[in-house]
Amino acid sequence: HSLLTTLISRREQGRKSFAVLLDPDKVEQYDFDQTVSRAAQHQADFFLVGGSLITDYVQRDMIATIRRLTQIPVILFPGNSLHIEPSADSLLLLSLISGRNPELLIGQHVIAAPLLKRSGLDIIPTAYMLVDGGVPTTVSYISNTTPLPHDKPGVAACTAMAGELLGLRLTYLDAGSGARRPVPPALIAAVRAAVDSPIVVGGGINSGERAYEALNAGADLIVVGNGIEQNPDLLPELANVVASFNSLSSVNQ
Ligand code: 1GP
Repeated sequence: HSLLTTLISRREQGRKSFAVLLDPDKVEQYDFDQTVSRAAQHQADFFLVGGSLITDYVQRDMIATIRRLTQIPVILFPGNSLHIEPSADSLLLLSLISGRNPELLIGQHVIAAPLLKRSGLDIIPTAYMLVDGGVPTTVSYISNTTPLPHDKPGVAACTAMAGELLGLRLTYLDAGSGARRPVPPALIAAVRAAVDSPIVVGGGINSGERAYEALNAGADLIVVGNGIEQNPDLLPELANVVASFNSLSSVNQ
């Protein structure tokens, strides 16, 4: 099953999912094996592996460790065309449509295309939208783009619609890793009303309450990175929040 098929069928059933972001550049800073095992214990649906800056060749080893410890699918979340690792399952082919940097709209994709074609990876064309998270994030600096204003849901909705009309299959709203303020529920709801594709939301989701708000506003999949590194209790909280949505969905079937 491709990631997209899985997300679409879960969406049709009203089911929600959560993913744990494993940043290759921080792998030295926490107990990687333990984080992976705990994520599996709390039934994380996916691992996202990637980030804006990767300063060492660790992705392959990270994925090998994940494979040894769990069966959770691994999705690459690349910062640029250097970040392709064929041993993953899927790759989010991000077009940064909130920005006006041609390199991240199409340039890196041209460089990566022949490698991607040969990689055997399940590739998901993704409308990637950065939303102002109240603090300068690495991704806004590295991408050299202005994020979408957090209080302009109408602009976000039109951007997401354009992405879908261009053929992008997944919409990813990201306040940036370590955002002070996550993507606002009103903005998620406006995008939810504007597109049919599954919606991923990440950045600054560091509590069960924020997870609930994002999912309740229409996110299908939430992505959590920093919060899990900083607060070991967050994983069971996320699992509970997602399970509460999913038990409602099975009651309603
Ligand atoms: C992935 O940027 C997120 O989209 C992860 O952000 O590290 O703040 O959870 P956090």
